[in-house]
Amino acid sequence: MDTTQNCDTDGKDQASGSIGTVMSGHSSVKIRLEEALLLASGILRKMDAGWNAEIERLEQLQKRLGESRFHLAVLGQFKRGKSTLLNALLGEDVLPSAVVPLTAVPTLIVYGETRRVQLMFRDGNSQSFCFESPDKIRAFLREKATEEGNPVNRLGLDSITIQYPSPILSKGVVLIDTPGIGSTYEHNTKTTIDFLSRCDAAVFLVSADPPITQAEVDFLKKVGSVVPTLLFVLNKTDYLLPDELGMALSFLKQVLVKYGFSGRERIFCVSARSGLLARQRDDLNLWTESGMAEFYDYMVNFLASEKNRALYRSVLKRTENVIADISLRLELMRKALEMPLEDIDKRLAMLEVKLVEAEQQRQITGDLIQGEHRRAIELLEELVSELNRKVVDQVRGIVEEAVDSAQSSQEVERLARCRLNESIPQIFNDALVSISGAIRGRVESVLSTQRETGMAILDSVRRATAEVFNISYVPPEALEVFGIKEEPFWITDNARFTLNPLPVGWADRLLSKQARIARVKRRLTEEVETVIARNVENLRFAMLQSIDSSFNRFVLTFNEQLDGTLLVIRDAIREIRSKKTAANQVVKEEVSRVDSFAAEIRKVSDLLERLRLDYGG
Ligand SMILES: Nc1nc2c(ncn2[C@@H]2O[C@H](COP(=O)(O)OP(=O)(O)O)[C@@H](O)[C@H]2O)c(=O)[nH]1
Ligand SMILES: [Mg+2]
Repeated sequence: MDTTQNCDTDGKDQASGSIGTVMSGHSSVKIRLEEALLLASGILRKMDAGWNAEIERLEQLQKRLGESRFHLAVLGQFKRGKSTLLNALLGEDVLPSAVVPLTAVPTLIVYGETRRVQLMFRDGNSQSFCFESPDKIRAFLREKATEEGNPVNRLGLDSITIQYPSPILSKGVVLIDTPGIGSTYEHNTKTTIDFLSRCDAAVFLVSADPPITQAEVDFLKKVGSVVPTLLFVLNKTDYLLPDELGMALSFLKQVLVKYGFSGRERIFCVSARSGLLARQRDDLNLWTESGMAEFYDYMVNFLASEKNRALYRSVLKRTENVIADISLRLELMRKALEMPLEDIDKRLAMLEVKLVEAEQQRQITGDLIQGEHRRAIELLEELVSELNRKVVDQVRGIVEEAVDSAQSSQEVERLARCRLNESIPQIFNDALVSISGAIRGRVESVLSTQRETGMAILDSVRRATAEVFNISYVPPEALEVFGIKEEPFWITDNARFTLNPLPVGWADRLLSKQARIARVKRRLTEEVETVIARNVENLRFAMLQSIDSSFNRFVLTFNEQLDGTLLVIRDAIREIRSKKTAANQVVKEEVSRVDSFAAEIRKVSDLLERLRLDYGG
């Protein structure tokens, strides 16, 4: 609870708890889903303790909905540039770049119209303060949240929340500065790891000065399995010459592979400091050059927006599944309540055989899918290396042509750049269409087959239950096949393909015409190959992510659906057995109780049905 309101402005009362969540067009879907979930868990709570598992499933979904903001944590050792990176994302110098470590508590930065800092204490109290400018926030944080101002956390802080009116936050992104790794207290590492499991993505920040340390590697090993998306940022690239950057990158990749990462992790090279400067000066070129533009776009325009759309759809579908399971269980109970005990036992034994069979089939299907997943990645690697060869040949041809048709080295350069700038986006667009087409074809055909198998397994369980207990058969919800995305986020941005015009060096002027042309040709070829390599890697990475997510999500939804159904059937069985041993009168009461619950649950189904119609499934 807020105990104090301190404003350094004019003492105007600031409405508390006004953390602005920016509502998107999907917000009403979210609210209606929330209502349906609350209604359903309310009904189950009125039943009895036997429904805890279902209540928990509904609560999980509620929690997922509540988390529709995108939590991005920044991790890294002291001095790697975490605060500077966050400031660059925010566009202003908000967080202190401390001379001494910041107090080891997480700092959350969320959207708010006013600049406000809320200190949360371990005893549950909190204090909030409003500020006029980033400078004042910085000074305040220095005072409250550094080892200098708050040694060994004497103030007993638990976390800090900063509200800030920054565009990146208004898109629903929550930025989190975490206690540095290898910081003074061992328990901080654990706190950070627990915290990370609730984040959508984490950025692991390293720099080349010094190279990644043992403490960071140890931390990484723990983090890798906890966060859904782990990205790497190599900061302070402004210190490095191009070949030093290459070396730093390959060293980092080696370390990653050595410690069990796939080597497919995305690594962004940035200069956070130049990025911050660019934002302060509104310098778009510097922003792009600093590498921050690419990083920002990837985080905000791709990961975060993709997340909400997918989230609502998946929560709706999963809620429908839970409700269908609950209805099945109620119907099963209703039927069995009227059967003699011996009869029930005989039927239960028959059903159990089916359930065990379904488990075995699940195992076989899982193995098959894993194999197909691997083969889809192999196909991608083949296509990508073929593409690389083809594009390199194509652009070499363009440079040759310019050399043949131009008179002077300047003209070669001008002509070649002009043609390259025209043709590279086209080449990559075509490549994307053809590669994503091939991959989509493969993944979707494999998953469609697996969907048939998966549906057959789910169906066999439901059918057996319906037959054995003579209840109505409800076919399972269709398993979703998550397709390969058509358009990786970067492809429409032509700026990324553009080659910068180079000034003619003094050295060039002293050379013979032929030597000058040869030199221009060499330089162009090198430059263009870097551009190609970057785009090929972008394409490859986007496709890989898409393949991984299609397979993983398929397996996840299948398992969830089967587990849910198996769980309700087994729970129903247990409950029926115990109820049947009770007296006849109790059975009668039980029948009418079950009937009334079933009627209430049908109302939730109707709500969801309407929601699905409005939302377009
Ligand atoms: N040259 C250079 N220095 C940087 C960059 N990013 C951060 N720094 C400097 O590195 C030091 C530590 O940065 P800070 O953001 O406080 O690191 P943190 O401890 O990880 O939060 C500061 O002096 C920053 O100015 C960068 O991209 N390039
Ligand atoms: Mg810092």
